[in-house]
Amino acid sequence: MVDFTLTDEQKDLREMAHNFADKEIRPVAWEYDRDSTWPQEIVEKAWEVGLMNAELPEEYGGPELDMLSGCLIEEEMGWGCSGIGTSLMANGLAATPVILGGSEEIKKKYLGMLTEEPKLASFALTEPDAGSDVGGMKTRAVKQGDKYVISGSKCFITNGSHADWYTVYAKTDPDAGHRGISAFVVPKEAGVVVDKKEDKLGQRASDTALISFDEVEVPADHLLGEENKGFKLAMMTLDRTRPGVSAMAVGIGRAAFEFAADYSKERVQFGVPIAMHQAIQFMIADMATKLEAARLLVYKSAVLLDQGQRNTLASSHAKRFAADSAMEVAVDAVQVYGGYGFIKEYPVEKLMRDAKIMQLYEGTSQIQRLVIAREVLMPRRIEEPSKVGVAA
Ligand code: COS
Repeated sequence: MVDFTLTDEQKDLREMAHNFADKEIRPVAWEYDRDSTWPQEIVEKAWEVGLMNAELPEEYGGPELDMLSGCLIEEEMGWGCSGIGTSLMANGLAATPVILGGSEEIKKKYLGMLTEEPKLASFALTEPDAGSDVGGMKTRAVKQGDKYVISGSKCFITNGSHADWYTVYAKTDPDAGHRGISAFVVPKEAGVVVDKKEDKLGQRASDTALISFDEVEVPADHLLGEENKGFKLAMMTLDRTRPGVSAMAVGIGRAAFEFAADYSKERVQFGVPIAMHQAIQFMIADMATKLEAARLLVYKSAVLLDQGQRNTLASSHAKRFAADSAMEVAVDAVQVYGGYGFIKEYPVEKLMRDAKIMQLYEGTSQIQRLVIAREVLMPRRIEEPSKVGVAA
């Protein structure tokens, strides 16, 4: 049976998230974008009202929300400001490999840290010379007795300057390609250095940093899952987080769509509001259809996970389509505004800049197409979670 009805709890949660986005995020979003302001006080408020760490299990102090509920929150955060939203949601990306592969002690310590206080964690996979090609990473982790010694650098790390701990991927067998990567929890105080905060085109309120590790030591029990199975842990993580970022893309598109639809009813040309012109109506109609379709793909990719099913294909469909749609809708919103759309005094140019990153982070639109093509052309059996040393 296919049922598109949200539960009362999900509707309440969505309303709460929407009100938060409307009252706490929207009023400062354009100013924070302009100045690239880190939204510390919004992080604290969102943490306080329970909008962060949605996926963390109850036993470590989290709300353990289903994936669909998490996506409802992410869409509203994207609607409010996806830069601030990304800052609020990035803990999920760092925490997922810990949920999947951490020992009981590690989960208690590091997941507990996020639920006891408004602290942050970052996911550190990408490197200056290894973006889409994860297997090409150079960061090394060398086992020495009961510890690992990590050296290398990671770039484009969301919340990298503010995180208390990081999920770090490093080569434990440098000659084994993707089969030589392992994942670790690395606390900031172990010696993680923040080298640079990036100055970005969009999502300017989010922090994106270059970080490095110079012989940083972590105890051996900070390994997540089995040694040399980190690549799979990263892929399993992205399967679980892509529905959420896709929902954030829907939120950006929805914001752009609403601004454009409202403006088209006010702006008069040739004696009538431009919404009366078919040229504009067709753009508005296409924007609405793209958002509706993107949201359905997001929901499907989340619900499959909630049902305990593999969602690799569904989450790449959702990410590819929601990201590309957000970009197209935002570009069209600028078009509906005409010349005013290009002016910073009007709201939509920010959304166009913000939407661009959705086609780049958590796997570019091209990588999603690659995954989709592989899944539909040569479907393969993926190893059981227990075989990579992680929870199902
Ligand atoms: N879940 C579990 N295992 C998976 C998996 C998944 N979703 N996808 C792939 N695997 C496994 C494969 O089964 C394969 O296993 P074996 O080693 O047993 O053969 C292994 O992982 C390697 O898979 P594949 O051959 O597909 O690896 P590639 O090197 O070709 O890389 C892509 C695949 C490009 C899809 C991957 O590197 C990727 O997702 N890159 C983008 C990374 C990204 O999103 N970066 C953004 C940073 S996070 S903000």
